[in-house]
Amino acid sequence: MAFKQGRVVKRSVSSKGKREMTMEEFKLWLKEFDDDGDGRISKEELREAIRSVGGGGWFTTWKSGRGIRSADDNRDGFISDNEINNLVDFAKKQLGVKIVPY
Ligand SMILES: [Ca+2]
Ligand SMILES: [Ca+2]
Repeated sequence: MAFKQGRVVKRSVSSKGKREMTMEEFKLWLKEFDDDGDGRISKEELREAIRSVGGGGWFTTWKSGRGIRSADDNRDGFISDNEINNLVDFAKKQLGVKIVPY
């Protein structure tokens, strides 16, 4: 019963307690919710991410909308790779994920 430690962060994510991720890990984590595989996070995909950490209901929809708006620099309605950097604050407040420098 030996488990190998993977390098990619799996969803070893409980719904309570603070989690810490680097920016790289946070991006990888978010990309797991990129259902249509276009490399951008839509409002619906962000909602799934919030749900996975214990969110739910109408409030989640509201939060995901806010998250997109706060991070969406070019106003196309999606979070692209470089815009994920703008989600650091959102991650901390809404996802309970602390982005650490390394
Ligand atoms: Ca997508
Ligand atoms: Ca955008």
